[in-house]
Amino acid sequence: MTINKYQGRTQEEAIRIAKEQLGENAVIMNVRPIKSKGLFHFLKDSAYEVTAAVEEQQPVAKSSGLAIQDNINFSADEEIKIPIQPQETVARRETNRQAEVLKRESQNRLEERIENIQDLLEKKLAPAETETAKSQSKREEKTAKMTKEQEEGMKFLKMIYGIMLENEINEKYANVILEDIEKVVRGGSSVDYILSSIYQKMILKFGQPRPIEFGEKKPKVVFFIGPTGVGKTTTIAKVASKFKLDAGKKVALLSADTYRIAAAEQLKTYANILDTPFSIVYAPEELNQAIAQLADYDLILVDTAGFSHKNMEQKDDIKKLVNSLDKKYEKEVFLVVSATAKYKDLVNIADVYHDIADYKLIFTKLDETSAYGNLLNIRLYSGADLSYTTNGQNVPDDIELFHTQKIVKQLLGGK
Ligand SMILES: Nc1nc2c(ncn2[C@@H]2O[C@H](COP(=O)(O)OP(=O)(O)OP(=O)(O)O)[C@@H](O)[C@H]2O)c(=O)[nH]1
Ligand SMILES: [Mg+2]
Repeated sequence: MTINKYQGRTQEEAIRIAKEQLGENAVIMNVRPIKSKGLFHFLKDSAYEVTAAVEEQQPVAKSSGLAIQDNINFSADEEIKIPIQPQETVARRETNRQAEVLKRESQNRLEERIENIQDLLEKKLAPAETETAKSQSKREEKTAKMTKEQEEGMKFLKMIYGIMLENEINEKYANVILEDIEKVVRGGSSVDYILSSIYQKMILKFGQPRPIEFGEKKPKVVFFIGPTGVGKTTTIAKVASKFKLDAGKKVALLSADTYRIAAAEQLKTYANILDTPFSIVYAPEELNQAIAQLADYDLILVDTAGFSHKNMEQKDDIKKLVNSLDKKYEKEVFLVVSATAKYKDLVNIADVYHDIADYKLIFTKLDETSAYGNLLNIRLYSGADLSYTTNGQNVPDDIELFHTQKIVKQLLGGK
């Protein structure tokens, strides 16, 4: 992994410079305003600093072909989880209570650490050589016995592992994240160093989120596909509003959802409120004609009927629709899934919808769960780029670009 800091007058400029230096795949770890010090601080140009990183080229796992190395294998309840037993003795209950207090204390400290992750990253960047040298010399000591630092590091790693599992990160992906970190621990690095290494690794695994992007050609046609009731239509209304009102784009809406009575009506209502053109596409053959009417629009959002991933007939209909778009139009497909869904179902959904098209992921209903593990699981399982998350029913406010740093902090036990 290469990690570095870059400065610019604006956030955008700092990110641009980082990407120039590290390439398009650079992932932004953190952005912070710089408070210039000294008498002539107002003469200084740079006002933002980004920490950016790239991972050595690794094939991203597509669907089932993920190679998992299980070189760390704690079990979830080791050290961290305290099983509740119905017939506890007083002494045992007391031990458990103490363990619970300890666990809470270390989690509180962890929350504090995560709050200050920027400082940890800074520290990690600055004395990088000394840490490595230190690790090296530690390893060279070759003492069979674990040092106190190593023991503490191991305990900390187990706690983080437990938190990751509590947040429903699948065990194999938790192992993927932690697989190299064990080396850091064995090298006797500090807990702060371990935490910032895990944080960095997770950010890199999530990758840079990719929103709707505009190319040379107009209009851009964006399909929203996904299971029933996940929030496709509501998300379209949010996206339409953001692009029309905030970005000043010319937006039009199409509904290809003719399965459910009133489904098209729902989108039409939003189109009326937003004052955007709206029409219904009853069959794939009508799609290009409908789009031809909207040739001078920037963005056409196409709503589709939600279907169960087990319903192959409906899947074929959507596939036909998505593939019927004339090649002269730029196309993007977003798979909308709920963050509350079960891992096993999401894995099947990721597979079935891959057969329709390559997609980017939108996770909805983040407000309805506190375990975000599936966001990482499905990102790693599908290899698809992340785009937006939604966190409520309010149109247009409850949507944002995938906020990687925030999600990673939560997955690691932050608030
Ligand atoms: N809590 C919460 N509810 C949401 C969110 N997004 C959508 N919803 C709600 O989920 C329900 C279904 O939303 P729709 O937009 O109709 O879902 P859909 O995917 O279009 O459904 P079908 O067209 O039937 O497949 C509605 O009650 C929405 O208000 C979200 O981020 N959080
Ligand atoms: Mg709908």
